[in-house]
Amino acid sequence: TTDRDASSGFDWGRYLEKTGYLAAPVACFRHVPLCAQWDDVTVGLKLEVLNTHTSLASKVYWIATIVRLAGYKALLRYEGLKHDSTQDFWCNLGTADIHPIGWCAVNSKLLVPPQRTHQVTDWRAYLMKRLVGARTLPADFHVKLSDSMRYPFRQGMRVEVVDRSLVSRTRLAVVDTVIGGRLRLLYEDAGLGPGGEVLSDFWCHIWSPLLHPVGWSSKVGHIIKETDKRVDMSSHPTFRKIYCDTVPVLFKKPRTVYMEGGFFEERMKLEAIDPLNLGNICVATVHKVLMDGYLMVGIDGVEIGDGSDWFCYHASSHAILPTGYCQKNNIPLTLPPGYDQATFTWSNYLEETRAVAAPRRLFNTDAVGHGFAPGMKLEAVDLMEPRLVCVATVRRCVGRLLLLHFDGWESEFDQWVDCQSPDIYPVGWCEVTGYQLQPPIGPDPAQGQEHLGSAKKSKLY
Ligand code: MLZ
Repeated sequence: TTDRDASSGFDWGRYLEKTGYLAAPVACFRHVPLCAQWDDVTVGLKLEVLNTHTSLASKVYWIATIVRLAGYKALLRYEGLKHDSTQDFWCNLGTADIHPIGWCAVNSKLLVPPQRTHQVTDWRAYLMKRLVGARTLPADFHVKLSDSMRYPFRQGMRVEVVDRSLVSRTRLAVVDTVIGGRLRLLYEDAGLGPGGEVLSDFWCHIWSPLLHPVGWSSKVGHIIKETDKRVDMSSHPTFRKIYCDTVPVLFKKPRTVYMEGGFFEERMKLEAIDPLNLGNICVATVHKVLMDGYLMVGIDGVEIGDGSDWFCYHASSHAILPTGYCQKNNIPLTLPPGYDQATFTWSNYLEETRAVAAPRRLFNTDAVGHGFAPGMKLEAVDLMEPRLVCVATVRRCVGRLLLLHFDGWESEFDQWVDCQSPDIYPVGWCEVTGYQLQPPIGPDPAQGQEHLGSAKKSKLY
């Protein structure tokens, strides 16, 4: 248990031991390295691993068995230790010096048993017996790993992305950093501080629904902030790069929707995840139907009135739900101010507002077999502060929605996300990609206490 996350000092292994070992399997996350390989990675698998329990000066290896799996993390036991679990150790299968059985022989590396293994007189015979019929890592494990960590985005590419200071519009931004498929984007007219630092940035995954190619806003009819030409960013290294506009082929396309023959219409009511309070599902209205299946949605009763708090959701988004969805699934529906949980009914509300509910068939609520279950640990983006990837737990699974809890934080920070969200990652992902992980804060989670005294979020940042 010495395998600490280098950047934060947080130790997933020890944390999992305290919290019950449950973690979402890598195969649940379609956007992460090795996802497709993970069906072959199971408890019982044997591999060759760098032997760190030896006094030899040169690198030697030994055979170990996976005794537990939690995301990318595997609890390993050296061959020869039989049922002795006291020397089990966690390693990250995405970063550790591990190889399929036979790799040492092919590459002229030495297999040397760790000092404290039981006395075995004939290792060769012992191993022959133990390895017959054993499964090992696929031969192309490392090739697949590095292949899946190449991304088509580069520094200096221009995109359109939601304006974090006014969520109803997009804004032009330039890619500054690409890490693990996540982008740090600098708004083109963000301005520079006294130390040359960019005053406004945004983080999102390359598959984020908030990210678009240049030209998207005018194509679908979305409002885009005009870049303030007076702001000079040219002294920033990222802006000195040759610009290139991103093209649609680099982006994940939302699923096709048919807008003919009955589609969402202005004034239709629905339930929607509040984009600024992702733990709340609210009474909402379609305010505008854009092209290509995009909608501008507002939360009823809290709107400023000028459309500046509308939010763009695609018709296939997990974040919009038919009326009655919350009640049916025992989720508290957030009502407009002045309404009472005890007396609110959709039929009265529709009558009162002289509106109709958006037809149920228009929503993408199909349950998908996703493999997540309550209690599973994972690494998840705090979408209110999307630079942060945090230690989190699945609290509920409803259809394709997951309610995520950030360990150590109050439930006000909980967020509903889609099971295929590109902003959730397996345990150990930060370590694999070199991203900084935010450990749980506050008292020891094993004692079931939550951090108190942090303010409820009401806006992005
Ligand atoms: N500055 C914020 C950070 C919140 C991050 C929570 N992540 C789960 C605050 O302390 O409110």
